[in-house]
Amino acid sequence: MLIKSVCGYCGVGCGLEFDKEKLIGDVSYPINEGKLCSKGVSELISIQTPSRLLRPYIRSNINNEYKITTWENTIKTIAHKIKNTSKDKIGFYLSGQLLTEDYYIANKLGKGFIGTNNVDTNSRTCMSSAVVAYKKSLGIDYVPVRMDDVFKANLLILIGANTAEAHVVFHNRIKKAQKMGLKVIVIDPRFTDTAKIADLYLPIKAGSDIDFLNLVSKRIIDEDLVNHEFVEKYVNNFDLLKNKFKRVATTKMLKRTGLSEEQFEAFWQIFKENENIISAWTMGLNQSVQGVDKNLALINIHLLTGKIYKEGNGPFSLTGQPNAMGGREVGGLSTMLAVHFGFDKESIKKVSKFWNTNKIDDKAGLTATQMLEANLDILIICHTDPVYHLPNRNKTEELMKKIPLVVEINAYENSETSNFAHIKLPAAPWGEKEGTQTNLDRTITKQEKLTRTSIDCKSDWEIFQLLAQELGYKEAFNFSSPKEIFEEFQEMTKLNPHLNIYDTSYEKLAIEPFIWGEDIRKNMQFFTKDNKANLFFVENKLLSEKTSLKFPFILLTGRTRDQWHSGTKTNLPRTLLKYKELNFCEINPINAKNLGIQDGDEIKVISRRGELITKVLITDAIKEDTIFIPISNREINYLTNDLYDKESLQPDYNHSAVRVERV
Ligand SMILES: Nc1nc2c(c(=O)[nH]1)N[C@H]1C(S)=C(S)[C@@H](COP(=O)(O)OP(=O)(O)OC[C@H]3O[C@@H](n4cnc5c(=O)[nH]c(N)nc54)[C@H](O)[C@@H]3O)O[C@H]1N2
Ligand SMILES: Nc1nc2c(c(=O)[nH]1)N[C@H]1C(S)=C(S)[C@@H](COP(=O)(O)OP(=O)(O)OC[C@H]3O[C@@H](n4cnc5c(=O)[nH]c(N)nc54)[C@H](O)[C@@H]3O)O[C@H]1N2
Ligand code: SF4
Ligand SMILES: [Mo]
Repeated sequence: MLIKSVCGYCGVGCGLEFDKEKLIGDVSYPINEGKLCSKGVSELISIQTPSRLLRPYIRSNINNEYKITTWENTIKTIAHKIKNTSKDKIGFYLSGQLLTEDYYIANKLGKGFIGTNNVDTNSRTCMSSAVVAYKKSLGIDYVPVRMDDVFKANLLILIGANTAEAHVVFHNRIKKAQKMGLKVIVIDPRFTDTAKIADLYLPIKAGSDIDFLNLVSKRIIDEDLVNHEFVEKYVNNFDLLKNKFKRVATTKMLKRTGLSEEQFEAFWQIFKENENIISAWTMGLNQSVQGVDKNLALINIHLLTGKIYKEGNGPFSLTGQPNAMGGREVGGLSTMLAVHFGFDKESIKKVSKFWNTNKIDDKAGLTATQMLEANLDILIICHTDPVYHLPNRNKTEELMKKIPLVVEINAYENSETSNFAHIKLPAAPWGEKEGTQTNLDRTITKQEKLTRTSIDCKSDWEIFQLLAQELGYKEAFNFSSPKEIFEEFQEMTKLNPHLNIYDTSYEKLAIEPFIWGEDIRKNMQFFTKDNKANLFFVENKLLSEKTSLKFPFILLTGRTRDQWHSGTKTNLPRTLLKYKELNFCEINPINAKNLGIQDGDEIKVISRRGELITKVLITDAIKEDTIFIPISNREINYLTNDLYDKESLQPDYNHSAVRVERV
């Protein structure tokens, strides 16, 4: 029998079909129309690898060996610790790769019943800058564009996004739209595979996006391309922005971008000539010490021109993980409570009543990027690998060692975090469980169970429920299936009706995806106090780490097409999955010559915080001021710095100063 499901890797959320032997793309699925990338096709291979975590393990000290134990023992140990710890010393470190039902249960347990808002997620390192910016400008965490809008747009600006490697099937759709007339501009310090399809490529200097975007906004105002009718009706702060722009030093701004006047004019011509414009971005904007400001500078352009809430237009944050959006909906960030509510009295009252609890705290919790520095007594990590992914790894490791109880819930045994955990719990991975997820354009899709769950593994929601029951919350955690959880979550979204997730059903989702929030853009709704969108004047404050004679290069980090982050699911022996060479560092030919190094040579890359050894890949794709190492190199974050955006607390991963030495 044919089973339809969806891919669990990236935010595109492709539909696939399983016929007992292999996976193929679902041609009837609206998102991907049958196309899959190498990761989607190989989902099944990943469940069959020998590196699966199949039993619960425990050890009293991280210097000891793990011993196999029982579920009962581990859950009792964790519950005992929680009961004897002040709630502010407990942290839940979740993931944008969890299913909505898993997320919902963990959030309900942490915020609703244990009473700690220290429930955050790796999405903090991923799209929290976009969340904050959308809320500041639109008044709501809402992605106002759909992937299919590229077929209605005339121009797509990709800034700090490498869709060719990170959103592969969407990238193919972009190429299809190009054949129908779409123009594409790519703005990235690196000549990426995405840049290869661009009509115009702008090699912007890393970290200077605010300067560039401000120059565009200023030009819109100076040449009066402002959509005055739209601004009058829907937008705040226009005069303020206009006045501020009168005083900015444009020559200096352009110089900081590293672009020539000709390059900027070439951009401006294309921008001016095109009616329907989408600007899409990912980590090049979000992972920055001014990630929120970069987002705001971009959204300004769309608000000034009224190019938002119309088909083929808008500021489009491309979420990376399969369910980072679902996490936002249930409230998986420590800075929100649930169903897009914050910690105001009214929201707490509504949520308390719904969950029938009186434990909810009224202050925001620790973010994922703050948890390790907070002297926690217990940290429960689920479906993510913070030791691998947080910046400044030497510091991360030291902090991790100090936490008395680290629990890791993972489906694989070889994460970096497992070296620092006391308890490891085996989760059922993709294919062995079911549930829902929301992709990058608000489309809710359903993953199906395709094969039996390995004997001792459990779905993530079941693990949190076991813990909740052991803590005594049996009545509130009495679910027998993901369907029941989804239905409770749906009921809860009625408290905040713009989240019209109640308009679908679990059964319907098995047949077709559902898109929430389409009325918001149809009705031109903004959710600020006065229901108008906000413009913000932001400036490049040059806060990133500076290069110096000792550390002359900026390190860029990013994805490769066939690998998924730390690679527990994708970095398998060559016989199983094809991939390109992973251990490389892109270096410009001129730098290579100066350093006296050749292709394939071993080099040491050193920052103020740490170092790693890798191999040289000489290429023109990278400019002289930067080098690039893919994040499939698990040691990447020994180099990166832990500067954070002050509002989103997202790391400045892409702008660390490094030097290169021959080994
Ligand atoms: N194959 C694969 N796909 C994935 C993932 C994966 O691990 N593997 N992960 C998923 C996840 S979680 C995410 S978040 C997305 C990420 O998706 P992307 O952000 O598209 O992926 P990155 O490779 O991080 O690309 C970031 C780009 O930003 C550029 N950049 C760096 N600094 C700057 C800057 O200051 N300004 C500008 N304009 N650009 C800059 C980099 O050169 C790089 O090309 O990918 C998702 N898809
Ligand atoms: N330098 C640098 N650092 C970065 C980034 C960067 O661009 N540059 N990007 C950041 C971003 S955007 C992200 S999203 C993060 C990603 O960083 P992580 O989230 O740490 O990376 P993953 O390897 O995807 O980790 C997912 C973990 O979940 C486990 N797992 C798989 N299936 C299941 C399951 O069903 N249940 C459970 N419980 N576990 C499972 C996997 O084995 C793996 O250990 O990295 C961040 N760090
Ligand atoms: S593009 Fe993303 S969702 Fe689609 S098959 Fe590839 S990894 Fe899976
Ligand atoms: Mo991400």
